Amino acid sequence: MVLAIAVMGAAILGSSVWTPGTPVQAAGTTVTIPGDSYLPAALMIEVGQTVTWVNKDSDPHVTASALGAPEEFILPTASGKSSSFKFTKPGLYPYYCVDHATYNAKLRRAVARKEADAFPIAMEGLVVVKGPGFTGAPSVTVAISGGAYAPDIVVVQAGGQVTWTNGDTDAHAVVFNGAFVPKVDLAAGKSQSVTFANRGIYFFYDERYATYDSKLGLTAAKKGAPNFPIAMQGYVVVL
Ligand SMILES: [Cu+2]
Repeated sequence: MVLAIAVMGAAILGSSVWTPGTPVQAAGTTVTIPGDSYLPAALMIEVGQTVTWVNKDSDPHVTASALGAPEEFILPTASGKSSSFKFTKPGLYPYYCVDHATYNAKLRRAVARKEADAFPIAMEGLVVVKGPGFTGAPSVTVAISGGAYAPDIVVVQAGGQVTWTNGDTDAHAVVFNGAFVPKVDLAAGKSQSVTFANRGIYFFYDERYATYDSKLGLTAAKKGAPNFPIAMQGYVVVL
């Protein structure tokens, strides 16, 4: 009922603020590798903590930090073994498996290799390391252009606002998973804002161009999507 009223209010007013509920990341510092994927896909830890990747797959995997991470790591992990990394600098650490994904430096995204189990879903994850000096902005804009989000990971403070601006000539629909928030439907040239009251990691994607995989917590790009196999997805991190 509250949702229905909020959506109706938005439609009438033409601009609105919505507040999502529970964030999506799991607690703990362990990431399981059950196949060509990471579970959970997103973690939030404190600076100084160590994350352990446990390879329960029959194949080896090589987990590497993506471009621009505050610290670099590359962790070859044989089948049945574990690898660990201690995070000593706060910030955002997107990562991927170099055996099962490549990296597109222009879009700053992992790209699934065709032979990967979960193709077109990339073997990728995110560690958010909280600590001194790493703070969220009061408001951030995500530009949608060429079927991509720029940036695709944004950091706001609790109570902060994220605005999606559609600079494409076709419509986009931003939806959230694991969090109670209405869909952000964006015609070409339109903007929409969402206020995030609660701390945590929120996963979003474009349901017009990607399909959510609830087991992996990531999306698969639809055939014909711009930038396929890179899916239109991102994270809002609320500190
Ligand atoms: Cu791998």
